[in-house]
Amino acid sequence: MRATYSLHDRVLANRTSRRHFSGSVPELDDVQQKIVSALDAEGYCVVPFSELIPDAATWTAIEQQADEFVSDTEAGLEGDGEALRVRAGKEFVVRRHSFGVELGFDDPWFAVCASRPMLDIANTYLGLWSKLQYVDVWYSVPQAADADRKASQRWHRDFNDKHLLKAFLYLVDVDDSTGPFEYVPESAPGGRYADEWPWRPLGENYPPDGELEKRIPEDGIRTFTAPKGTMVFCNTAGFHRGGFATERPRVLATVTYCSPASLASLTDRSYLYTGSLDEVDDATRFALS
Ligand SMILES: O=C(O)CCC(=O)C(=O)O
Repeated sequence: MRATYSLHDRVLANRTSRRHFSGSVPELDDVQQKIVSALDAEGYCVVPFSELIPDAATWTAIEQQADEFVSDTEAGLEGDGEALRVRAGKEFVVRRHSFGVELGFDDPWFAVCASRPMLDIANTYLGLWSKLQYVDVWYSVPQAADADRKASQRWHRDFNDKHLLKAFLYLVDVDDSTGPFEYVPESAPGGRYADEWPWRPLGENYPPDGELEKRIPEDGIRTFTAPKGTMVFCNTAGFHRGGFATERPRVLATVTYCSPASLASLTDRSYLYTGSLDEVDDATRFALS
């Protein structure tokens, strides 16, 4: 699989998608440009959702869905929890969709993720036509403050692509006890900290507990405590962790854009697109198919 990824990255899938991108470079507005510049410099950018997507109705629809998801999740947690979508080893995150869900433009968060404002950011940052690989909403269940951090609550690099962009949209206020997302700026491939446990496809991507702090100075870590409605863009091939909520649940919407090489070798798309591919433009069709 490693060899397949590298081949697709260097020669096959990504070469074609780089060509598509350079043949139709999108014009970015000031907000998009600011996000891409910050991503280029540090691997992350924080922006109020309303700055990027000013349409109030979209935000209201996302909020409404989040409210329903929170009520259903909390009812499930009070009951036997049977109906909740959780993954083995990551029981602390309840997912609204998980893998295999059918989604189309009638879903407000999916519609944002597949919109040109978002795709143009992802494609420009990655320098290729990206694939919309993962879309979901998460509810991170509060843990005992003295519990051990598990899975993505620990520092790691995502193993599945080096051309990776995720966005996290906070749907509640997030403070230190709500499991904020955390990141080491400039740790993605090409950055100042790229050589610390360097990214490799399917690599050993979780440093032993306590070791990262020995190599990264305290002021080299960003903790994203922020109000509801904040969006964090991030290249998660760099070091990150989060979701260790201890007092209040953290609720966020998330999306992943990856390169075609990743989808061809190391990842699966999380959803089935139910709309018509004939009615979308070329870059969007590419992202959804
Ligand atoms: O839940 C978090 O804040 C961390 C998420 C994460 O590790 C990921 O999406 O790759």
